Amino acid sequence: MTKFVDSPYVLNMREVTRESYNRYWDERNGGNVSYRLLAEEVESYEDVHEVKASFELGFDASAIAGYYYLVTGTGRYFRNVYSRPTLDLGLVKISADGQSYDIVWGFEDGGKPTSEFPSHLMSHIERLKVNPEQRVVFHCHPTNLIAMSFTQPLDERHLSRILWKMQAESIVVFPQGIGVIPYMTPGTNDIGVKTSEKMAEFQAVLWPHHGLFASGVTLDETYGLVEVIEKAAMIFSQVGAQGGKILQEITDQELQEIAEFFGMTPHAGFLDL
Ligand code: 2HA
Ligand code: ZN
Repeated sequence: MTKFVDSPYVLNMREVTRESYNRYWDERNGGNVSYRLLAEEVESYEDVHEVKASFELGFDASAIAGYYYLVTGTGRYFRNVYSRPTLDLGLVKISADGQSYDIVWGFEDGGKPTSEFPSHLMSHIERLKVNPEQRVVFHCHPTNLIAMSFTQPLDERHLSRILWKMQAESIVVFPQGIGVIPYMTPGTNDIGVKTSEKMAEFQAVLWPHHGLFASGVTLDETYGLVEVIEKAAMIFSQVGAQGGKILQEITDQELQEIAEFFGMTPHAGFLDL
């Protein structure tokens, strides 16, 4: 039997946190990831069967009772996850009553899940209602997107339209657009509730002046969503740097045609047709 640290799931987490760090999206302890694993994926490993610590959640997670999440640790640095996965990552199992969780692997120096664990789990619960395959929540601090939260109205339609119009790819990757919550204190249950409410409608939610919460079925897909959103925001920044004057654009009609061609339905009311 093999050790969980050698599993493909841990390798995926090591790679994606390193990648995101290298993009400057996770300075210091910025950013966190949670990745749902199925019991049959986890339980064949020899070193995941003992409860090392248990903690109260402080909210009701009975919708995901018994589920496993591989998660980054609170206060831990993405820069370090690659080289010390058994310290900076942990595998937790939500209790049968959904009120607490057990750490069954990792966090070997006494760590705990990310401070944003409430937002992660509440988002998982909401996205699972939309898509039973939902597995990943990824939070990071993408530079150009955060900058837009200072210069642009915090309006979902407005921001989604800018991001869609910066590159032909955007509307195919996030046809529902991007959700936005008001500025709120990170780490709280309150920001978790607001974020998860948006997750019912959007796969990605902007935290103004802070970062992005993205969700998806696989780590690749979820990280790819962050990449595409931030690439659009980066082009928007560059357009500004080149003087900001738009001489020609992707029209709403053209956006609709791209979406149709790829079988996507844009968020109702976000295009002027
Ligand atoms: O984990 O990014 O939002 C540190 C953060 C908090
Ligand atoms: Zn953050």
